[in-house]
Amino acid sequence: MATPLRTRAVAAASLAGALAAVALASAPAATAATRTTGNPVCFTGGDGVCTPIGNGKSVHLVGTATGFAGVYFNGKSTQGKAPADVDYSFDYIGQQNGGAPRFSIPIDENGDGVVGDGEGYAFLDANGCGLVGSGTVSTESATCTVFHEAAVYPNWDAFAAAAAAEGWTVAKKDVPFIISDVPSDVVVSDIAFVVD
Ligand SMILES: [Ca+2]
Repeated sequence: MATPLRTRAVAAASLAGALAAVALASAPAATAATRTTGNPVCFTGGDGVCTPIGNGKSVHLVGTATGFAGVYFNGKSTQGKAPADVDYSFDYIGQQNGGAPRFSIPIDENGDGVVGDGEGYAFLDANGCGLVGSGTVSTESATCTVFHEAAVYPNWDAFAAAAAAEGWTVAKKDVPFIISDVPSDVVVSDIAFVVD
């Protein structure tokens, strides 16, 4: 993953983190897993555009050369968990590009709860899943590539195994999010943040 994308992701994460302090959403228990419910919350920078559509559970994300658009949830269900114990997925349709749209998942390597110096986000994006124009970006896919720092993993399970060996977790204090931060135009739906 190119450095500019990571820099933007971190900036967006800081924004999302600040906004996330505003409210918490309750997450009703499911039978086997806890799925974050409620509507995703838009964030943007520059001339990026995020527009809730339908019942608000889907969003239209327009990324540009000078702006980003994304969403996060007002819940902390997956934060602080081992990567093997969580799943993330969304469906999309539209014009993807580069690493957009993608999940940006904060990974804490030293247990201080945040993504600090020398740490990074795990990324899963439409192109990295081999998708063209529509499909599902998911940690449950065997073919969604995960990018983390300089390493590339064939899928989330492989990343989760590495994380378990290293003691890494999803950061407790930073927010996982979906973002488009290069020229792209997609509708994202069926967003799920799940604790197994
Ligand atoms: Ca850390």
